[in-house]
Amino acid sequence: MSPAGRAIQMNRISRRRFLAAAAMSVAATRLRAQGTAQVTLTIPSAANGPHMPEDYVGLSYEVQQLVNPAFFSPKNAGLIREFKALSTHGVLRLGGNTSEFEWWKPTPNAQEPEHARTREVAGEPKAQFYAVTAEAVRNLAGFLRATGWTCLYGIGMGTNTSKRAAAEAEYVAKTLGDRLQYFQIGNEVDLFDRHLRDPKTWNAKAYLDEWLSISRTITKAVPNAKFGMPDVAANVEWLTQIAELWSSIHDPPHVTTLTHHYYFGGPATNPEVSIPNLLKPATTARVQKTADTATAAADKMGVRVRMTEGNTCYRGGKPGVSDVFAAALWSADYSLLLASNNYSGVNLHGGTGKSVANSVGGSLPGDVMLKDAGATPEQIASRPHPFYTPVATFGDQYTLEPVAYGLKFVGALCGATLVKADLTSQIQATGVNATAYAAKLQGGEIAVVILNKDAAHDLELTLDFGASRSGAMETATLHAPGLDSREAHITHESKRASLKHGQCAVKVPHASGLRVTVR
Ligand code: BDP
Repeated sequence: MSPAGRAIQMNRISRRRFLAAAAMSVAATRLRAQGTAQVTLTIPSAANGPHMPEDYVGLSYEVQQLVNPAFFSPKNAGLIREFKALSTHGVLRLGGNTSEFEWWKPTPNAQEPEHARTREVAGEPKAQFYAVTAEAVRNLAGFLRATGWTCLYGIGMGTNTSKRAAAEAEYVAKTLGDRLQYFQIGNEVDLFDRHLRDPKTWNAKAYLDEWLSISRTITKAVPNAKFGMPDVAANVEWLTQIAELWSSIHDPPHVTTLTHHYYFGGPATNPEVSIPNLLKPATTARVQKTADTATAAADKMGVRVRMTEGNTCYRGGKPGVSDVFAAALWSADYSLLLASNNYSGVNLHGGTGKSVANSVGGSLPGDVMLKDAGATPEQIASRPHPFYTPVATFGDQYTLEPVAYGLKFVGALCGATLVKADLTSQIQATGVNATAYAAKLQGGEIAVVILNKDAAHDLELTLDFGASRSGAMETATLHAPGLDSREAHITHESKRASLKHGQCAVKVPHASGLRVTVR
């Protein structure tokens, strides 16, 4: 049989198997759907947990996005509108793999420098160098002012020099002013051994030495410069090692934040990257483990942790997982879990298809996947590129994607102090895959967020705020027709109810979120 014929037969077999499996899972879903779990959650009124900063919500973009100075520009009204719709006090982080190939071009006539040589590795960005211009930085400043957002500005380390880094930092600090929170030098430095440094000698200590040399040069040019670091891809042990070495550094540059990235899994072709796996409790447990390590290091240094770049699926996301409603429930839950671990914020990665494709070697595995599955060019174009982007670009239009709705939904808690209570365990004792968080808002209201990630079971909850609370309550829901829908909605309940004896009964259908706010 020709390879093509074999492929067709294989397809038929797997299609038959797939249909049988689908029929079984529908039957199972119906059975399970009859189950509605009931539980009473006692919400403590004392807010003694971590403070969720006003600027908790963030996005992450490739530095290469700056190649088009009209993108982050005060004139880009469509993008400004979506940023503001997501958050009025967000944080834009610039970094990504492409940040290692930028060079600072202070004037239109500045000459491109000689670049350090790097190894070409499949899946890593090609050494395509590009300039970041003063015009792009000026426009970025205007964009930040127009949105009310601030910036974590990424400067390359992989192929940069201290001198150029300092010149760029000086211009950026002067131009962004109070819109600049801090600099980051280098992106995913724990992976530099793949293509940017000698694997035999590269480790956390070697990184720290190099980082100190660049950050000290920057601090000479910008005396009040602040930094986030080390921005590792996944190896949070580097945070532990840095925290241990920190006290031995004489007069270190001003680090305000320890940073790391997080992608649930990847790439798109990996069958483990699926909606059930993304939403299952074991995924949350893994996040908790990382958070324990990261926050212990940060406590030692007297700083906080920020997850500066992450999303559902690395190498540009997976169609059907990253760009559907499941991603909204994931981002909401992930963000609140980190907030309850005292993180100072999260930045979900995205941008334009081109910048992210360039960051991962030129193409998105999710596109190959769709093509192989027989998708038409129109069907492919109807998906956001990259697939995980929170703000998608379709022609000259920008839209908020489901993953952004999760962030927006929990962003209502920005500025709040979280209530320390393990509400999640109380719900999960019923067997339903849901999580819950409570917080005291700045105005004194108590907000409870329940995220029912279960594909089948509904939840009927009695929320008990204590007999002394009697205020009016408002609700908002995060919903879509299904976990795999290409949409997400946040609906605010217009009719206002009041608590009775400090209690209220609410329903959280499977695959939805509910936010209850009590005055
Ligand atoms: C991270 C990189 C970023 C990529 C992203 C991805 O920092 O540049 O776009 O992964 O793989 O490793 O999607």
